[in-house]
Amino acid sequence: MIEFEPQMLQVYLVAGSSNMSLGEDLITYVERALKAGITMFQYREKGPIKRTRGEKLALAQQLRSLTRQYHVPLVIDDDLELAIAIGADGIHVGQSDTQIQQVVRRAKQQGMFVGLSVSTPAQLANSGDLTGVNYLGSGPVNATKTKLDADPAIGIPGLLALQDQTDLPIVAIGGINVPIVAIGGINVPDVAKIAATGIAGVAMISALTQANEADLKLRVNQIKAAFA
Ligand code: 3NM
Repeated sequence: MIEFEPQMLQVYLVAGSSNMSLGEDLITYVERALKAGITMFQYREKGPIKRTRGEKLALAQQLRSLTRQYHVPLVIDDDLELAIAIGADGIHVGQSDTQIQQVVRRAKQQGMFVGLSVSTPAQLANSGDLTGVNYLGSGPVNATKTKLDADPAIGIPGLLALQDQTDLPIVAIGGINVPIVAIGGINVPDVAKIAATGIAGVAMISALTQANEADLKLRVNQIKAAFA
């Protein structure tokens, strides 16, 4: 299992079956993204294409071997049982998913790291005890067409407001340091400004899934350069 480090958040690809737009299947695409140099991958099976439990398990198992081959951490979105079943490196949960401390307790028993979505300082304050949470996913930075129930866009000021609760570049909660990854409607030209805030990385669906091979490599390299 890969231990969490904040640098892993730099080029954080989020994807599932519904996000494949170039005629590829998920596994073929994810291998292309791993080759292009993404630093973390989250399997997020949400959207119009519905997979059965068995299909999800089979896909997640394939993603497990693939990400292991490339030494890139695999995170499962919102499904702790699936994450445990396939031996994922991390679990990501949203505000509505479950009690965060229950997730933390079970994840830590398995040696997994934990990410939590937090959009506003009020949500951060109301999230309860965040001990054991390894990173926060914050957004949407810009309007997004990918997540239909996304909160209103928070922009760079919203990211700064979250950071303002503590010191840059890390949010300190209850005595632990938690880096933030920005998400939602982010394209490569936005990344320099986001990196300048001290945010640890960018999580993207469209900007990375709607890129052919050459573009994908270029985008990944541009993002890495912005955080270098
Ligand atoms: N979570 P794209 S926005 C999965 O704000 C997700 O928490 C969000 O996709 C949040 O890069 C989002 O295509 C969708 O906008 C990100």
